[in-house]
Amino acid sequence: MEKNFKRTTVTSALPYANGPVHIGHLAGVYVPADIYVRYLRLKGRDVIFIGGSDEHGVPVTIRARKEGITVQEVVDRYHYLIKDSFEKFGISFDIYSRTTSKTHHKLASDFFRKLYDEGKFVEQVTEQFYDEETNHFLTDRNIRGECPRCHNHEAYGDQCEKCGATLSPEELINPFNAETGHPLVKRATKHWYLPLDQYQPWLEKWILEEHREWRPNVYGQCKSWLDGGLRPRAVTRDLDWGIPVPIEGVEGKVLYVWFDAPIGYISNTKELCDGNPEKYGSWETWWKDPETRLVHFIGKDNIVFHCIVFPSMLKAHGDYILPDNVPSNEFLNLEGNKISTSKNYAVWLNEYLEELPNRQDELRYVLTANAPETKDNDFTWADYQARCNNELVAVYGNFVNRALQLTQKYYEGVVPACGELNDYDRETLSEFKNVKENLESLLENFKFREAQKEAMNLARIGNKYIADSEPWKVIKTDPERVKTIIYISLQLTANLAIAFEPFLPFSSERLRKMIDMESFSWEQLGSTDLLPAGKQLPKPELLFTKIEDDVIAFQMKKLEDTIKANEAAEYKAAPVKDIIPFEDFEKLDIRVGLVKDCEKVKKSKKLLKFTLDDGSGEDRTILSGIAQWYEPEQLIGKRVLFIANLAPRKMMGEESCGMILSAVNYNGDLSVTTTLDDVKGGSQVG
Ligand code: B3M
Ligand code: ZN
Repeated sequence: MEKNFKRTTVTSALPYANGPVHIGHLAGVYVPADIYVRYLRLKGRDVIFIGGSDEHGVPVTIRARKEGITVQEVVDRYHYLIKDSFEKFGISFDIYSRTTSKTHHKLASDFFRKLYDEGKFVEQVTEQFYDEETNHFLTDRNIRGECPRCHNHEAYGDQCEKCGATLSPEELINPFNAETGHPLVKRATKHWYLPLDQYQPWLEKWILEEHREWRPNVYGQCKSWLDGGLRPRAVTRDLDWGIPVPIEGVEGKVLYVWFDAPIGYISNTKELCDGNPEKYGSWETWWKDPETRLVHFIGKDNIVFHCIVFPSMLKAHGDYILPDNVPSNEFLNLEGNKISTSKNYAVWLNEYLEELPNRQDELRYVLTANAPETKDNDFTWADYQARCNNELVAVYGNFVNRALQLTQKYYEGVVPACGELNDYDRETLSEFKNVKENLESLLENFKFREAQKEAMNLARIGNKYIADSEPWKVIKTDPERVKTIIYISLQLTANLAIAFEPFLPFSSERLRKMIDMESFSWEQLGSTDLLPAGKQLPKPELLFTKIEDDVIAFQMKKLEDTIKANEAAEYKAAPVKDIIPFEDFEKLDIRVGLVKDCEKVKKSKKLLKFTLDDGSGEDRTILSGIAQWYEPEQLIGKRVLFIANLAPRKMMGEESCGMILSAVNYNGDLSVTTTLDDVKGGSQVG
């Protein structure tokens, strides 16, 4: 159902303040939301963009205990770090606040209390795991124990990471406190539940019938939740960090983080409007007027909370509007692996900003070009480099640079007057006039990836136009004609500054400075008189510069090092083999051999052929399956350990007399065991 809305409230998921933000956050939520909001603002629409940190929940408390600092210190540290990263990437929030704010505590508390007073919750007493040593109830993730299926002793209360089984804490054998190792007992505790089952019929109609236009991934996930049947969900927790449950006599309980966090969107709107009522008006207009359109930008793991739980809360409350759309992205992987905060496997925004200064638009561009809109996608540094160099530099930057440099060269930076148009000029102009309409329809439908392609297409049109028109040749034969070519190229340049503004705000601003374009609006897109003849343009600079190979190599090495460090941390030595008597050991004759020669064995990928000085005066040949890990030259001159009395074996037509000792690394690599330099070939080891 198409409705005419007067204004738009745009929210973006509130990231947990338990770590910095990474490219997955940016690609999944904040860049698309920012593109959308910038576009609406350029169109002159009424819009607010709400963000903030999610500072409650269990993860921040775990982090605090691990680091031996207070929870407040944890959330302070990450809130400001996250806020700063977003600002530096041009994510243009009207407000970025936090769920520990006073405004939020009061609003969330009042929200709960209204539902409680109106009997919208169901009270229920259940048995939960309790640690008598620390006097705490434990959340699923904080409970560990033996997996009932694979008997891994360190399975979590919600999942066994060894065999992948989904578990509930009740299923664990001998559950214990994950942090302290203390055994747990069961204890009764009372909680309040939102009876989602009662909202099921309404949700089915509202989503499945009235919001068929939602993205297929979002609609599909909602449908499968609804098909599975909704159950009541607890909205309180036994925890001491969060918003206290506002019921007399209740202590040591807080609102569940997923109950208070989405209310944070409302609280942050209130804080924004109360702080600047002249600009923003009343906060209630943004949340209660049916002519306001509410849009939530989120990642796919948040769909159920934004499409089912929060709308049911809003419906139960009764005063608020419901989301009109919930554009959710899928996940972004990194070099083929899952991004992971706990494994430190990510491109962190704060580190990117330091290592690749002033390259925010480059990352925004690549993340949108490769956005996980309909399926999980992969970020690779090779793709990043290719897109920056082949698209931003070679197409967009190159075109703009040619147009501006030629204006300097031929006209001392003054926009020339347009002469008569020929057919090719007209064709080019009509091609680029369609761009506005295409862009609008794509942006309105949250197709940011396609939309950015369309903007880039405008640059391609310009590049082709200037290459085909060859002003540098024509200047010698028909200087009047060149004025028209440059005039049209400059108008295209000005159009690019507008078209790219929502996507690449930093370079758009730089470009606008280069063409001295102060005010501009979306409606001007497609105009052919943005830069009037006679206008003096300042000296241009390069809009984009190449990403060199060493930059990419550095980033790749960083990721590889992280993978190696994780593998090393996870490595467990193999169990020791059965005990043997000393006499058995004595049977082995281990010696030192000096590698006189080493070469690849023909037709074998695995084998290296060693010629050893074993002290006997005659050369000894040993074949060893380590070709994958060594270049033969690396080993010549080295001293290695070998077993001298192993029965000879024939391999690939060669006789091997003994075995070179090597050690298996944690990731399966083999390293030859070498010895001190001052040992003679043939020396016995033992
Ligand atoms: N903090 C979960 C997340 O960062 C959660 C989002 C809250 S949005 C109201 O994925
Ligand atoms: Zn298991």
